[in-house]
Amino acid sequence: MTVSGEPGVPRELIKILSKASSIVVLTGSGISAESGVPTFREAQTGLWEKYDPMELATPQAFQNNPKLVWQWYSWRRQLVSQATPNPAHLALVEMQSLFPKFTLITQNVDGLHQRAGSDPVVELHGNILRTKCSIENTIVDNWLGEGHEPPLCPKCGGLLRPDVVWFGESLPEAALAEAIHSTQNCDLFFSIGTSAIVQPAASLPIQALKFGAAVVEINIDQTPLTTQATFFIRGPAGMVLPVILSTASITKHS
Ligand code: BV8
Repeated sequence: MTVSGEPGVPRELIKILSKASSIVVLTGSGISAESGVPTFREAQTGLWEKYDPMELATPQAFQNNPKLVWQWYSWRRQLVSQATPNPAHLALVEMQSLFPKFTLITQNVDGLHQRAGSDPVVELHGNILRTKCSIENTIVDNWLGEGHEPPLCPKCGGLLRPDVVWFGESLPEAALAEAIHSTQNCDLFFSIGTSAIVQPAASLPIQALKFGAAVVEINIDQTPLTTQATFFIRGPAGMVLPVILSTASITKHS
């Protein structure tokens, strides 16, 4: 593992970038931190401080107290709608144009990659800006009242809920299949701003290594992935990615 302290690009990585044709990027909530969206684990502030996100983001929590869970997501939707994509999100949009094959996989539910211009985005854990019927599992765009309780499905009367994957729920099949396929067929895999704990997303970089790719981890802290990563670049994604991008575009066009 090559560790670089400042957000410089290790020489070895520049060589791989110049030859790479298929890139996969996996992002976590750290990439949205510089947009002012608190990371998943630090998301709890103010009146939400006393709640553990791991407890709230579960079907049991919604079953036991739908009102509380609905209010938590309304608060997070508010936070997200006030945020704007940061240089890290924008660098990934640029990077997509530099490589023949580029897959962006995110664990985030904030939709900031799409707002930055990334398309397509593989959303492993859904999207907080989409709402679905908890009975029919169908997306619902409008409903009566957006108060402090989960609204009712206009079709079946069931409770509406955020279209996200809660702990204990399976990931969307197509998204997971696409993530696994691209991971097993890439030259270079970036793990950016994720604590590399939540499964099955956390196993993707390990899969990438198994299938012969080099893995670059970008994080302000070490994670359980760090010792296995080919490269660990310590620094905020909003600083490191533009540096990598400028290096990549130079090597691609030289
Ligand atoms: C499932 C949506 C089948 C909701 C989320 C083994 C295999 C499969 C499952 C499991 C398994 N072991 C355990 C499980 C169960 C569970 C799990 O993984 N538990 C963990 C705690 C061990 N997994 C599941 O339940 C998954 N379902 O596999 O179904 C199944 C079912 C039951 C039992 C077995 C199998 C579903 C997981 C999805 C949960 N939903 N989100 C919502 O958001 O409300 S996960 C949620 O937490 C986020 O989406 C995100 O994915 C995760 C938090 O992770 P991060 O994004 O990494 O954020 P975090 O705050 O942790 O870290 C931020 C990082 O950024 C830090 O490292 C920090 O240093 C860094 N950072 C900060 N600032 C910056 C930065 N880096 C760079 N620049 C910066 N500026």
